[in-house]
Amino acid sequence: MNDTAIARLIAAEEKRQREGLEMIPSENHTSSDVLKALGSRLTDKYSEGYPGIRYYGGCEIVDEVENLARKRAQALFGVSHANVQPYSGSPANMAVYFALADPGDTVMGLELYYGGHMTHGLKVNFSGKWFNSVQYRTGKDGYLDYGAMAALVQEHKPKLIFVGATAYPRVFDWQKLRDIADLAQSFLVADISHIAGLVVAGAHPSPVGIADVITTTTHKTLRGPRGAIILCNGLPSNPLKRAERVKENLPTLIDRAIIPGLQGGPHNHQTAAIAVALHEAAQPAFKEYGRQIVANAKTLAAALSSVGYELVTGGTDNHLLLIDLTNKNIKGADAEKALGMAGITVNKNTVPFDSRPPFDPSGIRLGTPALTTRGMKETEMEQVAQWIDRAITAHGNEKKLTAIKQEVRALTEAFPLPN
Ligand code: DSN
Repeated sequence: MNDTAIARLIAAEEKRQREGLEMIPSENHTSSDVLKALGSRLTDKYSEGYPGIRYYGGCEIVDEVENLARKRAQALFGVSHANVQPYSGSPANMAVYFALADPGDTVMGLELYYGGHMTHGLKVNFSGKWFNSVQYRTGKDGYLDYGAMAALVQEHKPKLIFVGATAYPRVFDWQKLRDIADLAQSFLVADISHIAGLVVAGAHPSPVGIADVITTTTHKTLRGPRGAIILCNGLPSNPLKRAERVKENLPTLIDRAIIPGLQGGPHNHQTAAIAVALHEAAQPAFKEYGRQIVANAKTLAAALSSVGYELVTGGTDNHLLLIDLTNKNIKGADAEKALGMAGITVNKNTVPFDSRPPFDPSGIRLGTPALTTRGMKETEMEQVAQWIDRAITAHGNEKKLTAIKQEVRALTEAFPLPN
């Protein structure tokens, strides 16, 4: 690369990832095939529209790329329609609002500070500003409070309900959520960004056939490039025609929401990389990968609980742990910093009913997808739990944290990044 400044930064980031433990649960390490697709000439091509109906010439090949990505998404998740063009998760969710609701309509989602996402109705987000957003929460025990949700739905009759999370360690009961949505004939939207890889692997129940629309980013447990897909069932899409807002028209409504509703040209290099990731996720080995992510998270949860860490809900069913550090007398931000100095990357996070403010919360959130990609298993998770405990106990002591970082680095040499 001629740009030595950027080349140096790319190499430095690769070294940071290689020599450390990436434990932010929304991150992962992609394969070299995904990286090759991302770095291809496909990035040069404009192709507003959909395969066969583009506003530009020269789209024959990118049409094949997009069709392949769509087919692979449909087959992997078992749906009749996939839109693979969303630039990322937030635009995908924005498209769903655009397709299913009008500004001012009532919508519902899990409050960010209780594990939800900004686009699920946070007041300062478009979803909370342009819509009448009603937010549900978890109960004191950290579990979704399905009874409270049902009462809110009956009271507010939302047009759509987003279900999904960024910091929720338990499974979603999709059928129960469907029944709740049906109380007000609301559209049920499952945002499975965090758990898509687990769903594909059979390590988390699937919302397919239950939720009306499913959105997911492609770069978390699904282990693809940054990007997103929207999945649904219905009549074949006709993006050239307006469609009434009924369930059989979901494919057309979603496609028209992406373009002309929200986006311009799709990122064809990203679409190709998504196709590669979907192919990888369809291999038998991916089922074992999903199972191991959960097994690793459970091992980590048990090991940390045994030395006094308070896990929200008391444990995990999926890829992540949410830890309330109040009893350890350390703020989330300080724990994040100490762990970072020890070569373990996590993020500070609110916990349900946090007594501290969202920008300086009581907890940390950590997960196992990236470590599992590197081949780590239960034995390594026991070791990682010990390092986490030592680093949090040693916070502020640079010498001790540097010593842990050296141990971490030694372990990582046996677990290379994927190639
Ligand atoms: N940034 C994502 C996460 O960390 O969960 C959500 O958008």
